[in-house]
Amino acid sequence: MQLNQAQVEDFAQNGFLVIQDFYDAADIMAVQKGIHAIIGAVMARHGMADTRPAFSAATFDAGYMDLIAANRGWGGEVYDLVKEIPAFNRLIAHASHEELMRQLRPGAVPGLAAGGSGIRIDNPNEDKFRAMWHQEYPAQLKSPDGLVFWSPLVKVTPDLGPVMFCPGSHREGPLAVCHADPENAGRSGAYALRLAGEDKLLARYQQVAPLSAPGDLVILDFLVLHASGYNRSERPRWSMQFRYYNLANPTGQSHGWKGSFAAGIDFRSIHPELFQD
Ligand SMILES: O=C(O)CCC(=O)C(=O)O
Ligand SMILES: [Fe+2]
Repeated sequence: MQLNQAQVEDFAQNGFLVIQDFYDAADIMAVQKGIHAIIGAVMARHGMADTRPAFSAATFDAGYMDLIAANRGWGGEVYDLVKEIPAFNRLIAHASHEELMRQLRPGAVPGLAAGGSGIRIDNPNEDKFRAMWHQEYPAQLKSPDGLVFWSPLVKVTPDLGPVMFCPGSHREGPLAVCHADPENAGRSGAYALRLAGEDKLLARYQQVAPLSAPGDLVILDFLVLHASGYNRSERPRWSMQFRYYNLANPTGQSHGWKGSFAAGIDFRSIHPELFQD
């Protein structure tokens, strides 16, 4: 995987980059097949009749909306199980991720953040689990020059709520966060954090929400401001995230490349200056 000069400059300028048709269709379909099997297994476990069509890439998640309509907690079972799909785990460490990191972060020594990979299921109208505007760094730590590799498993149209970005905002450097207002009570870990002075900060930037499709890759700088969109469709927005850090980064070196919430660490113990009461 060789990026061209325009892509490298685009990423440096905007803090994110969309690459169409990046992954092999077969690799993506293997993950979708895994999800299809897990939905079937969870339905069977709860005695639900399986009337789904045979697997196809377009309808791999059939039955999931029925499952969560019957019991929202059964969706949580699917959410935990999909991380254990072997084909998903093969993609996490895809050799091209290291190559991309070497091109976008010259001199970097790529590391794969433990617990930093997952499959999001953004259900229609479930705004409680949206990621508010954030930088990845406080939520993940490891190194501030890390990269998120984000890839959809469904075609992301405007009604599915594509991820929103503030182009160029990564050049702010690490920004302070505070606890979310009471409106967002019930959120925990990184989800309970909000950017300090969010309104003023966001007012300085344009917001874009690029569309994508299965096989596409969106690369995010750990410092670019981004937020989940609002899913107003009738289908979950399924997406994969793989997070890499740079072992050669001096800030990471100074705190021992600690992880954040996923590693059971409160980032405030590492970066007290990035928290405002
Ligand atoms: O997919 C989303 O809604 C949010 C993604 C995100 O914040 C991330 O991948 O770091
Ligand atoms: Fe994020």
